[in-house]
Amino acid sequence: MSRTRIFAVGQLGPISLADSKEAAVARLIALLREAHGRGAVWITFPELALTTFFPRYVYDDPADYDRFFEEGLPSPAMRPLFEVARELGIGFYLGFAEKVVEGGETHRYNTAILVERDGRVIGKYRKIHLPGTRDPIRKANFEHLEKRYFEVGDLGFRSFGSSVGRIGLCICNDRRWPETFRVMALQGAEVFLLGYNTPTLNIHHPEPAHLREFHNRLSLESAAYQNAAWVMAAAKCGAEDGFAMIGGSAIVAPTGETVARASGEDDEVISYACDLELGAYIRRSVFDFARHRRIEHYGLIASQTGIVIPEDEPAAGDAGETGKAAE
Ligand code: CDV
Repeated sequence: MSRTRIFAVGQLGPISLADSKEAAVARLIALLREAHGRGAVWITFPELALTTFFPRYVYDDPADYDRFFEEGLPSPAMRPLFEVARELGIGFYLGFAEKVVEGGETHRYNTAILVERDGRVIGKYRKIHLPGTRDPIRKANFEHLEKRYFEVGDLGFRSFGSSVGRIGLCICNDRRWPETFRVMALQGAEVFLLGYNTPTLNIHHPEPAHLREFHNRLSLESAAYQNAAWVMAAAKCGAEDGFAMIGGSAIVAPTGETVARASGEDDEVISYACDLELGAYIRRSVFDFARHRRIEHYGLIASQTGIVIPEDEPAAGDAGETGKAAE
């Protein structure tokens, strides 16, 4: 028996530094209305969807960058989006910069929320894999300073029950780390939602632009396939004040196939009628975790971050010295 519902992804074109949050929210509402017109029950918006991708810029004083952050849920800027979504009965994922005072201390996170079709916030995630640096590296004419502006998220990778299925959420760079999705899948996530801002240029070393697109797609498709889940991925893309970011917003089926893909680098809705039973079937067969996973052999994944060569093995190069290749 199928469990089909229409999911949408709302890709955003560039948001300039000079654009207001009100203008960004008006664009999100237009995307949401279009998704609703297509019969969608949920829409995924990008990471940091209310402002330009400000971590490319260097600011020292919180007074200069606090304007990018939201306080309260919904924050004043988000309120119109919440209202229209509730009126239309459509749920959404929204990425934004969060400022919160907890235990008398101010914290800032790169955050995403899940808002149920009746307007309740049913899930929150604070980005864990923060790419880039704390201090400028001045290798390019832009930076990637997420570690400067955000703390590592403290909420873990979670999946949340919703009226449309069990949803796991993460943000941008998290999609490159398979652990992200497995932890959510182990909590029953049937659909993964994520937003991203991916510069066309790799700040660390020159890389053909097509590889940026390829790695995005590879990450999304492998996450879907290896966890038998649907993936909704929303880009903020195009050139923001001259800084280009990839598009390629996509919906991927639990088979690993991309079934819908944005065609341009501007505001665009894609949607697909997703049968959640397809993933459930795969999780009862090929990827029945309970029957096939071998956790007694996975310990290193959760106990070690970097690479450590086991002491009982010859170091690389030893084989060469003896003239024998290690196989
Ligand atoms: N916003 C991001 O997390 N962007 C990273 C870039 C810097 C590689 C990404 O993984 O797409």
